Amino acid sequence: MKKIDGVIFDLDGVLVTTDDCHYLGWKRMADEENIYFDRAINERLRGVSRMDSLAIILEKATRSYTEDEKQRMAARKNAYYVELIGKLTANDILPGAMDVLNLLKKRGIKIAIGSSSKNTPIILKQIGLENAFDAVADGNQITHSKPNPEVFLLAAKLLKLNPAECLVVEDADAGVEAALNGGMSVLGVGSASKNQRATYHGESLATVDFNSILG
Ligand code: B16
Ligand code: MG
Repeated sequence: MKKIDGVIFDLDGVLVTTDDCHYLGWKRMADEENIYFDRAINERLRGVSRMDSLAIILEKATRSYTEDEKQRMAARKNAYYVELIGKLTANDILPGAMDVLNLLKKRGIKIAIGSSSKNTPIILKQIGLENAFDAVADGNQITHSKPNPEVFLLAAKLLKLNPAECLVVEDADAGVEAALNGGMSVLGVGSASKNQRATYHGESLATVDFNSILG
């Protein structure tokens, strides 16, 4: 087992319950456009960038859209989403997350965020964790979204660690692949808890024994 000196957390679906806000934002936009969209399709959007998510939603569209229309649809969804995340508080931090962050700090292990979301700064502020991490890498700083490892490699670099020294915590299959593509070990939780490609598995942060993973 390799020594882990840093843990990189995905944000949506790992630390905070924003995944439903994404669903509701896309659903409102899709309904307005008469495009079929349901929770099964929404599962495919986990960890995927905003424009790549729209491309998946448009697979069900009955007409094609111009680039300009696509930009405006994505902006509309984001406005609906930002309205919803404006209501987030520390109560929306997922069970077990604070205990894990405190345990890691106590053990001297560095912690970072590795999220595809351009709304990461707003979300961290809403839930009161804007100063909790040693590094934040998010959708504003990258050009390639998960499964490309760019966001996790940036987080490792900001932590001044080698990828092999980092563990990623992810709820998305795209994020599990991104971590592996970056040469990192990965703990799959939530929707990725049964992903056989993940190095470690857990239903949620509340049930994972981090001490046994860290050794
Ligand atoms: P935004 P994560 C991802 O965040 C979400 O899982 C994904 O559903 C979303 O499309 C993506 O962020 C981009 O979000 O529109 O806010 O930039 O899971 O990587 O923390
Ligand atoms: Mg996620």
